[in-house]
Amino acid sequence: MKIAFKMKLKPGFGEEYTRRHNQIWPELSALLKENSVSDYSIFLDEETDTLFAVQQQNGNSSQDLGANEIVRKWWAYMADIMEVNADNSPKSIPLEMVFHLD
Ligand code: RM4
Repeated sequence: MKIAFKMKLKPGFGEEYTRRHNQIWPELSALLKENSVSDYSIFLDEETDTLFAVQQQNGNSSQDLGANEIVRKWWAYMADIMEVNADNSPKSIPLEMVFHLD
């Protein structure tokens, strides 16, 4: 199932966010795929520093995987440039699909 959610970047960190994701940890990529997360893209609206994530998932979204140590380490790594919760998970707001064309 395709889902989307938004997250918030701290102002001015677009390049750094991209740099870190271009070097995403192989073990994180593997974990996402093992949990049926695929076709996963994140877009940045530089005007509002809003990150829009879209992904295929089958039960668990990428944001439901906080029980995994690798995800917790990644969230802690990213926490300095994102708006996060007390546990370092990114503040994520689900978005409603209002149109889809196969
Ligand atoms: C994002 C955020 C998400 C993670 C992706 C890979 O910045 O941390 O939770 O799934 O990176």
